[in-house]
Parts: sequence; C-alpha cells; structure tokens
Amino acid sequence: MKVKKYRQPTVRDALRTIREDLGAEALVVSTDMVAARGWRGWIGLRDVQVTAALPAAPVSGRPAVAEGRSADTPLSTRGGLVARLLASGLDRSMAERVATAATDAECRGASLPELRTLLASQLGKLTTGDEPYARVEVFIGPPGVGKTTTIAKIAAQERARRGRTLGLVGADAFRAGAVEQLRTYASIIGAPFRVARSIEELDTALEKGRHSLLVDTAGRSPKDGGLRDLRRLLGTRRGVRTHLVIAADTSATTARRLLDAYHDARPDRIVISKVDEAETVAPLLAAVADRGIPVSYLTTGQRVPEDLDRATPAALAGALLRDGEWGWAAASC
Ligand SMILES: Nc1nc2c(ncn2[C@@H]2O[C@H](COP(=O)(O)OP(=O)(O)OP(=O)(O)O)[C@@H](O)[C@H]2O)c(=O)[nH]1
Ligand SMILES: [Mg+2]
Repeated sequence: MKVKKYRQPTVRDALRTIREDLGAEALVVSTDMVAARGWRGWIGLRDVQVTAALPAAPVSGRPAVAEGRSADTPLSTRGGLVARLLASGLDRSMAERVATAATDAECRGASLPELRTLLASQLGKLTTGDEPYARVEVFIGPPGVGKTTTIAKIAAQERARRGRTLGLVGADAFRAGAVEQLRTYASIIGAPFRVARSIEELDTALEKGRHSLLVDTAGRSPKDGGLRDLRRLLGTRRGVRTHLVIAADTSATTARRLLDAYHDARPDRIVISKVDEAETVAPLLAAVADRGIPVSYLTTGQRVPEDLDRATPAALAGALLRDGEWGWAAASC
C-alpha cells in the first residue's frame, strides 16, 4: 500500500491534489490541521494535512477519496467528512464522533442542513436551549465582551416576542456612562431599571419587583475585590444564575485561563459573544466543554435585539459550521 501526506491550505485543495496524484482509488487515512510552512506559519495560518493511501491492487468497486464510503472501513472512508469538519475548526474527537454517527446515506447526501442536524445531535449536553429564567440572572466577564448589549438584547427580545417584562439592574455604577448605556436600553424597551452603587444597594435591588432580573456588572478582572463582594452576596441567595460572557474568538488556551480566573465566581452558564467576528468558535467550545459548563446564548452582531440566539444544539451547530461557508452543500464523505 502506498501512503502519502498532502499539505494544502484547504481540504478541497488537498483532495484535488490527491486525486490528481494517486487517482480516484485513493483513500483518506487521516486529516490534521498543522502550522503552515514559512511566513504563513509565522503569522499563525494553518494548513490541512491529509494522509492518503493507495491500495496495492485496486479493489473492484472500492470507494474513492472524494466519494469514499464503505461499511467495512467506516472511518477512513469518511475521511472527507472528518477533514471538512476539522477544517471548520472542530476538534478531532468531535469531528470523528459526528462522522461515526453519520449513516452512509446521510454521508452520501451531506447537505448543510443534514450535517447541522448530525452535529447538533452531539451537542445536547453543551447547551441549555430555551430554559426558564432564574429570579436573578447575572452577567460577568472581561471588559468589552458584550455583557450590557447581551442583557439589552435578552430583555428586548422577551418583550417583543412574548410580551414578557424582565427587570434590568445596573451594578456597574462606578464608571461614568456605564449605567447610562443600560438605562437608555431600559427606557427604549420599557423595562424596569435600577442602579446599584454598592453591594448593599444591589442586595436591596435584588429584593424588589416581581420580574426576573438581569444584572449587568462592570467588566473587570476576576481578582478585583468588586467581583469577590458580588460573589459573596450572590452566594447567599437562592435563584441566582451566573453567566460568564466570553468572546467567540478566544483561543482554547486563553479560554482555559479565563475559566480558571473566574472559577471562584462559579459561572453556571457561558455566553459566547461576537460569534460574527470569530473565524471559528470550536477552540472556545472545546475548552468550555471540558469544564462541563453549558452555553446559554450566542451573540452574533451589534444589533439590539436581533443579534442574539438561545444556545440550542442547532444554533451552536450552525455557529460551528459557519452556516455554509465551507461549501457543505457540495460535499460528500
Ligand atoms: N460584532 C459584535 N459586536 C458586539 C456584539 N455584542 C456586543 N458587541 C459590541 O461590543 C462592544 C462592547 O459591548 P458592551 O455590551 O458595552 O460590552 P460590555 O461587556 O458591557 O463592556 P464593559 O461594560 O465595558 O465591560 C459594543 O460596541 C457592542 O456593540 C456581537 O455579538 N458582535
Ligand atoms: Mg457594560
């Protein structure tokens, strides 16, 4: 058996080169994302490395690289699907899980909606879907990740779609302008609004009103005393859910560091923000999945209230596959 490695910027290029070099009988053995060579690698670009094999004697009726699928060698013949999932940034174990879950028929068709459904079937535990609100929903996270905007989107969507009122609490009062941003949103949405200038005022604000409350906090370092005080206060209360907001383009290493840094705040949920700005959300999702914290929302742009989705398995699968940018409609296993 002849085995060769092919390194190209995209899976499509690699498969084309393999077909030209080894012919249509070649089989994909494995796929990896590797650092690109030369200056492309220095600036962080990655190539796809596909290992292909040519059987010593072509087996009659044996499936080929691009069309490869057979019941006796399911993974290698599904290499095209795994390669494309890897190229979209998915980690290997997830890509292989999806490929293994695919039936030959699903594999053959491989339209984008079918792949999204397949991937979604593996994401149930990582998402919360449309869960009921806790009495208090607190949003924490580094500066500028989109906490305030996310809260405004949630309150505005609930108001517009279900006629439901959520109260807004600005616990970010020490920064000039920060509370005004939320106050403005509250008045546009028609939501009750309170400012908490201290932990004591926050304690009082959380008692008031009959609606569920969305609490906006200042973007600050987890080592900051303010966050410790907040945690201490919320730790004494029931019905509190804490969302840690992390930007989608955060690398796996940075995400792990962030999750460690915010560990004491005990986040119950992760909001993945700025999905529209990220090349891939897969590294962040892999880091979050390791910690077993489900994703509650995805934010997909600056528009309030449109650019927010509940993190359903389908929505997360759509974000991971970047909805068609990888040419899935034309793909087969
Ligand atoms: N592209 C994009 N921009 C977003 C998204 N969500 C928020 N933003 C923008 O990010 C910037 C910061 O948003 P904020 O909601 O003020 O962020 P924050 O976390 O409250 O910031 P601090 O309170 O300063 O920590 C604003 O310009 C938002 O319009 C998103 O999903 N996509
Ligand atoms: Mg803010």
